[in-house]
Amino acid sequence: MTHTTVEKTPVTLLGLGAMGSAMARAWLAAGHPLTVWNRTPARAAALAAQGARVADSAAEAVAASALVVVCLLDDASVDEVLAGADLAGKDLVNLTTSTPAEARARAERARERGARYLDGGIMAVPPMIGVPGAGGYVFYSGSRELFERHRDTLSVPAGTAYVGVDAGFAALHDVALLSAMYGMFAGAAHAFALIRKEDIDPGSLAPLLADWLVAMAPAVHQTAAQLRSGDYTEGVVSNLAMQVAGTPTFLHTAEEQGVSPELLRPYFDLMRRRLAEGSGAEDLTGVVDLLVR
Ligand code: FVH
Repeated sequence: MTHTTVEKTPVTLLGLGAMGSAMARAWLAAGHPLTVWNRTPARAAALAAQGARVADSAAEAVAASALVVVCLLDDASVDEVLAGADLAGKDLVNLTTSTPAEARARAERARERGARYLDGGIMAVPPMIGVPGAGGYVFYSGSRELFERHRDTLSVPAGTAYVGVDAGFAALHDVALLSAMYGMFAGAAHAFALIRKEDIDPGSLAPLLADWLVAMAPAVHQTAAQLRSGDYTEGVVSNLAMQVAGTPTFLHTAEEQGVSPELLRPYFDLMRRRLAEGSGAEDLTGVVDLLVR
């Protein structure tokens, strides 16, 4: 019987905040040689005890591995940290949240400095990192070849989803999903505000709310189909005219309950504008076109 040892790809990780530290622990647990650097060195101590090599500078950390992963606060901090590093020949993977334009500019600057580049948008919170089945994943975009080369290593902290060669697409998918999430949180905040002064336990509303949001979520597939076909009346169940007719009830209920309509009203205003364009038989999909400038 023969035994073969598969060498794990060495990783350099810049940034040991909540997310960076979780990723570092996952790579160490999976047996990857890991070099870390953080602006505040104390945050590296626990990882050093678990086997990470701690570099004295970002430049030293970058020099240690061909694969360099960056997970810092924002785009400006990435600029600062990479300023003094030699990126020539490196495979740079930036998981810092950024805008699509920032990601594209970062890819271009990496190319100018001789590095290959992959951008990432993390769809997970730190407790989901390194936990198979937790549902966390990372959008990647940029060099497909680079993604394929490091797919196994990048799959250690969380799942992976490659969304295109345009370096800005990971950030765009990330921000699109998170924007929808904030819309959902806004709706939930309004719902809780409505019952706030009543003898209703928020804990009894929560499961009803969660189940209702889950039941309504598949509506996005119909929205996508209508955007594709251009026919916003396709498969309509509750048309815009009917829904706009119902909006005063929501606004009056908010008033009766002493709740500001400031989260709800902007969406209702868009629905009314679309109705005024003669789109009463449509779904809510026309709102998308009103938003695009
Ligand atoms: N944590 C989360 O729930 C979300 C989940 C989705 C993805 N985000 C993004 O991940 C990036 C890192 O987030 P994080 O949770 O690790 O953030 P912090 O715990 O606040 O750590 C920030 C790290 O960045 C370092 N840092 C900040 N500014 C600078 C700078 N000017 N120069 C060098 N390093 C800097 C900071 O260092 P220190 O404060 O420990 O010295 C931390 O290492 C982020 O893009 C999220 O949007 C997380």
